[in-house]
Amino acid sequence: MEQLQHVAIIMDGNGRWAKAHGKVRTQGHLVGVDNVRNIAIKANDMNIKVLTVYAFSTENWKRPLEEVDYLMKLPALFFNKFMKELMEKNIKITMIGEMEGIPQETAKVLQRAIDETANNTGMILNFAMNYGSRREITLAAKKYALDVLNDKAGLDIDEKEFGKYFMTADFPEVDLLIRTSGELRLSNFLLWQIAYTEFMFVDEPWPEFTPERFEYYCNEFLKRDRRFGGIKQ
Ligand code: V0D
Repeated sequence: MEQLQHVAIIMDGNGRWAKAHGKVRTQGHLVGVDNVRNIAIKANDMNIKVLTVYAFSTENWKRPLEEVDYLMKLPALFFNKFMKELMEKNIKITMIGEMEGIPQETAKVLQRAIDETANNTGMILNFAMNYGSRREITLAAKKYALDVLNDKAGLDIDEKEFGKYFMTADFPEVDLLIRTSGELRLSNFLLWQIAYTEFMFVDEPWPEFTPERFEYYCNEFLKRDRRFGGIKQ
């Protein structure tokens, strides 16, 4: 593996970081937003093709209402602050997850960012929003079933074909998955996509995960020997 095509990140530890610094959780989220920009700019500079970040899961709706309300304002804040720079850097914004269920004001902001950057040809900054992997797999199965019913697909489907029913269909394979803040869980993220992905579980909470650390972990990944079940020449 010579170049990283696709890196995915579970951005954990904002609340814990805030508490450790005598701040409230939302202040941790606020610092976390700036860090999405910092890591995205670094990934773009490193010529990574796709950066997928887990912003909001289908499980996150269970958080206190005030926190959910606050989180739903962060996309607007992110784009107000950084859209100009994203455009200058030719970065394209995409989304996986379901728009349905996202508050209308937030959904509008997301759709606008997707539309405004649709013709950009640089790095793809892909936000997982209202995303859950089991939900994605279930939706893929439903879409396939419908295609079979409508004679648009046969029953002799293979993995490559079934992969086209996923929200990540247009993206290269996930090379590297990073989770910050020391937890060793996948939390319903990209379960289908991580069959050959290398994992890095790092101790830094998201607000302290610097572009330098990001580059360091990516370089560590590039040193690893990836065999894909075969024998490397
Ligand atoms: C808080 C750490 C950027 C994770 C990062 C809706 C928790 C900061 C966005 C964002 C969040 C999402 C979509 C988009 C543009 C920006 C974001 C949420 C939380 C939850 F199109 N940061 N960020 N969204 N945090």
